[in-house]
Amino acid sequence: MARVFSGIQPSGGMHLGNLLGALRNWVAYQHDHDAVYCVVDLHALTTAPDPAELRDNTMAAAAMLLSVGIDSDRSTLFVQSSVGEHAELAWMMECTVGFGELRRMTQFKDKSDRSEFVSAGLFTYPALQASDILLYDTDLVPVGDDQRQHIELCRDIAERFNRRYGETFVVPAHVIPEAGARVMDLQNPGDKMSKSLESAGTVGVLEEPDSVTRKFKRAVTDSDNEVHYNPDTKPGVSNLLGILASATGRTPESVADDYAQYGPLKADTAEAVNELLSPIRERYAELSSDPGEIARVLAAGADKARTVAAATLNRARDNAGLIPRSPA
Ligand code: AQP
Repeated sequence: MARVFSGIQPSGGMHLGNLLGALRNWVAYQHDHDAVYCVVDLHALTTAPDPAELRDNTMAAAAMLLSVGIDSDRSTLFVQSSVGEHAELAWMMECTVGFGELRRMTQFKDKSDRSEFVSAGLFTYPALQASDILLYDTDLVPVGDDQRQHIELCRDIAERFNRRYGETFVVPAHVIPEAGARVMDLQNPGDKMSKSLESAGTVGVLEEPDSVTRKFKRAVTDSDNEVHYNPDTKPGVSNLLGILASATGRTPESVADDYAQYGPLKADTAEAVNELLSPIRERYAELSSDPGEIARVLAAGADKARTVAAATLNRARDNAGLIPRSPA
């Protein structure tokens, strides 16, 4: 069975972009793939979060993954920092990736422009991400469009390491959904919806239905009052079409044919989103009352993940010329 790996940062409340761009596909893959999913708390450290908040967000992210439908009997679910191999292989990845390659990452440019303090970790983030992926001999990485550049760099790193030291890593491919790959902020449709922007245009997965409806009603569109799909010239309307298409399993172009005015498009998009979110909210409320069960799932997942990660790390260490570790 082909292996799928993906991760999500515990950097705050999950939003519609995370759900449509990534998590829904994660759920789908677990039925016919060997699926490994991870809450990447080491990545969240790049922006120095408050420790208590990071702990809470990590557990909340795990609860959210279970609520959207990740089944711990089918998938391996764990927290990145519980498997020490991620940090160790990340160093080898940093020694394999070029400074110039990291400098070209657009996400680093965006995030560093918005930050007062820019950590070295924010810059080398794609090396840690490559470690996450390569440790599991991953074939496919389901992600939103914003991660395309990072996964392409991960492939380059794997190929370079393999050329330098002999076959060590599986070279993975990304899978990006056709609709929902880039959910934009409802107030600033030129920016992607993001946890850290704290915008009134972000729709949280746990948000109350009335609030979701209000946000769609107030979504920024344009003044030509024509419904058609063109993200470049009509970013606001195209975002609504993309969201409705993704929520209903259609294409944005075919959804556009059903509408002549913005009002009904906004109302139907809000309704479809609320339908998608309401069972997730209910499951989340149930699960959050049992933190012991979430901790148990994560511990079992980490044990399973560690077995695979340790074997890959040993192969990488050996091929790169590091001497075997003395037995503990
Ligand atoms: N707006 C989006 N549209 C589609 N997919 C998205 N993803 C994130 N935003 C959108 C996908 O969600 C997965 C998890 O992302 P992440 O939280 O690990 O990191 P991120 O891409 O940096 O997400 P955010 O919300 O923007 O978080 P912050 O603000 O903390 O940086 C990924 O597969 C991503 O593609």
